[in-house]
Amino acid sequence: MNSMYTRVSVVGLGYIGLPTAVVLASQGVEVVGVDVNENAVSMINGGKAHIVEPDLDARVKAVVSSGKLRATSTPEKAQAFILAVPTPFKDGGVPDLSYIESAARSIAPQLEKGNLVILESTSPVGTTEKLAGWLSDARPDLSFPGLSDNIPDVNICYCPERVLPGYVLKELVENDRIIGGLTADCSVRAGALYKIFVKGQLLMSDSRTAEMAKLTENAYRDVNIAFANELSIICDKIDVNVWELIRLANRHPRVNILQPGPGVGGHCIAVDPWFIVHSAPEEAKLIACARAVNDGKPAAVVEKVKKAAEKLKNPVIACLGLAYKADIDDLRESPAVGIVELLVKDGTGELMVVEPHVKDLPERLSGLPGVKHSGMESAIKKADIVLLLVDHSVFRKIPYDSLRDKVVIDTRGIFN
Ligand code: SAJ
Repeated sequence: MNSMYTRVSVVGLGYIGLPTAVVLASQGVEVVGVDVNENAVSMINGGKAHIVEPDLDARVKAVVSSGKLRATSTPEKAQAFILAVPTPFKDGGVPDLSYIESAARSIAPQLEKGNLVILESTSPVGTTEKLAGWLSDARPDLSFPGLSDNIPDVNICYCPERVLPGYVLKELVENDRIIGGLTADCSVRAGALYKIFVKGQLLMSDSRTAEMAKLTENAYRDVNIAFANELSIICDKIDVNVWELIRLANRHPRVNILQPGPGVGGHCIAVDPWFIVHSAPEEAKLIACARAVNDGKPAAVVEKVKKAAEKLKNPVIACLGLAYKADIDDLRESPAVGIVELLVKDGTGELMVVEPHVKDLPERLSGLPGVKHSGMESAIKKADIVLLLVDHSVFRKIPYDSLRDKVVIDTRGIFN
């Protein structure tokens, strides 16, 4: 390794922080991972990942055994600090920056002249400037970019992650990266750090543009999924097969419509557009509308199931899939879970829920009456209605014959 960074601290060892710590450590950097979750810290030090992501477990084991990655709940000195903590939103769509602020305050006592602090958490525009303010508050003995005329003692940069769950370790290395320094010098120093493990291009910008770029990427996807979801609702009304429609329209050389689904899940696309809406509520009309369309899709699916169920006596409904998207075990913010919950509340038949990627039903569903975690074949066999909620590969292999006498409600278009 030939870099100015030989010791880096990653603060927040979640879906982004832990894989980032692992890829840095794999390149020979000494990485100190910091997390407030003691259970995560002890699992990582035992050579195990506390989250599920392909290959992550084996990679954590390798870098912990080689001594390059160590986790702790108390920040230590390092040449660079990467903050990768959550930024949820509070009621009313207000972004909650308290995790960033407390991460900043926790590393402040360890900062030394020449250090670099990078924020990776998805953040509303202006957060990196606030971060400089919090650090400066805690360390009046050091100078920070934008806050004094001195050459900064500590450089600060915003570098959003853009990796796709399921492909995190690959995309962390291969994707291009936006580097948004508070000054041009901050960007150069952060670029030198990412160069250690990123094979994609490093795109130099400023912090506000980089913050907005992250939000824009996810809002762009949300708006495009909303277009597909709205089309699916229109097509149901006018009796057109939306899947065939999209297939055909996409043969136009400049049309590329995404796929409708049961709604938008996960912890990014359904959240990040609100940060834009919150910062410009009057102006962000299309972005807010897309959120409403996507958030309304689960209720539209429930209505469709209820209509089908009304025609049957005590129907058995096989609900296929709970994850927020295909071939993962992540149920967070999953529209499928919400749909099953709504069906239970409405007393719409007996529900046999199939989710081969998890051992148990989530707490939200496990205690509810009339819901059973079931095997795929027995659920399909017993079902009057088959409700496909996730396009897992195993569901794609369901023989058409086994569905012949059922009402099929396919929210992902895999049987079309
Ligand atoms: N979905 C559809 N139709 C589609 C595509 C997706 O209904 O055609 C649904 C999925 O089923 C899922 C949701 O949208 O419920 C989101 O899935 P996703 O695969 O689009 O994205 P995420 O949330 O897993 O990851 C996104 C990615 N952002 C973009 O593609 C712009 C990823 O690159 C980001 O790093 C990640 O958000 C993040 O952390 O922000």
